[in-house]
Amino acid sequence: MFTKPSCNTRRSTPILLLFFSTALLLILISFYYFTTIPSGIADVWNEYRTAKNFDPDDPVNACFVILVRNSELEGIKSSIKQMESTFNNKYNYPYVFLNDDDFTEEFIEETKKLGKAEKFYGKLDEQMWGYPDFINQSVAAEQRQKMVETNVPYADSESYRHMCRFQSGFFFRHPLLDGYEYYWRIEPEVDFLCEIDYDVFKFMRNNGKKYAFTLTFTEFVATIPTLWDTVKDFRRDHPEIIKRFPPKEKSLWKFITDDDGKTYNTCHFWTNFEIAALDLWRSNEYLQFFNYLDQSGGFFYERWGDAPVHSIAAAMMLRKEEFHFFHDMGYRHTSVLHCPADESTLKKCSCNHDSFVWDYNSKGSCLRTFDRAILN
Ligand SMILES: Nc1nc2c(ncn2[C@@H]2O[C@H](COP(=O)(O)OP(=O)(O)OP(=O)(O)O)[C@@H](O)[C@H]2O)c(=O)[nH]1
Ligand SMILES: [Mg+2]
Repeated sequence: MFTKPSCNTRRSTPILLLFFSTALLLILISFYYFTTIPSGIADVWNEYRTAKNFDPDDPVNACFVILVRNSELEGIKSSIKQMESTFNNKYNYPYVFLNDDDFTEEFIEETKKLGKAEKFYGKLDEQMWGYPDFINQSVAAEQRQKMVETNVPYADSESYRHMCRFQSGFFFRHPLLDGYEYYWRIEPEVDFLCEIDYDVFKFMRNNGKKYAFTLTFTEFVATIPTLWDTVKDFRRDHPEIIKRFPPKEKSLWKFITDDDGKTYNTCHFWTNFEIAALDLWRSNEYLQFFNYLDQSGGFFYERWGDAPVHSIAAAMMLRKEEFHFFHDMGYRHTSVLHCPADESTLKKCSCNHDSFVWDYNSKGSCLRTFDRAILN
């Protein structure tokens, strides 16, 4: 009997060919991807995610942290109203208010009215806001008077020094912050100028980011004459800690020094706006670093700011990929402004490019230093 040749076989040959060539192509692409993608963002994120075992949609334990005086009630109301209308009315992250004094009933009542988010109020103890035993207060007073001649802001202020020491070494240890993983620091009388339509804390967590900023600056040298020498001493005296930091080329080392550590270039992130992971500061490494700086007395005998202290520590301790510049967040503190450069982002902002310095980052050189440090 005549058997009809299987037309299926003939038709399936090109299909099979197509199938095998597509499979081969996919294998080649995966091989290329996994062998050539730089270890970095992907690895860090995967390691982080596996270690933390979270789903990208899981809620984040995060809060706003506000150190503030009762007398700054109007200023902080203004900042919070803007934070609510541009971001937090969609997410309701709680606010933690801290003060070296008791908050007044008026302060609590007035701030509680702002938005639906929960509010918590705490007082600092003497360990967090006071002179440690090892500080000679007469020497500190003399040093403050000497600094007045240099004309730097807050040269003779005692409370400013307590504030900088608190922000450097203690805020993250306040019991009201226990249980939070991320924070966003805000201050009175600042402006949040752009609509933020994504969850900033999920962005941080899901992308393995640990430290984020909007503005960079150089520091008044007169406030930190011996800071860098103290950092160098710490590095010399604690090789066992330095060993646990990423290698210099994977860290942001070049953001803080232009000559491989001989000097500090004074670049820092402006910490009045700061979004970061609390475990960075709670780590043993940071606590030992902070204690070492603290023991040297520079917070009181000089006027070390929390901005250079945080920035130097983060630049040494974190990998480049763990930093983030929130270029899309319009922000003003005093006369210093960051307004997004990108035209489509700018549509969601109430700032513009008309003013003389619409982005202070373009005036100061530290954002360029940041970019260079990230790339090299
Ligand atoms: N409770 C309390 N808060 C303070 C004190 N000094 C400063 N702060 C807060 O600490 C933060 C930083 O203080 P600022 O005086 O704004 O310091 P700064 O941002 O370096 O300086 P400015 O350019 O004047 O804003 C703000 O949120 C202040 O409200 C203080 O003595 N007590
Ligand atoms: Mg301020």
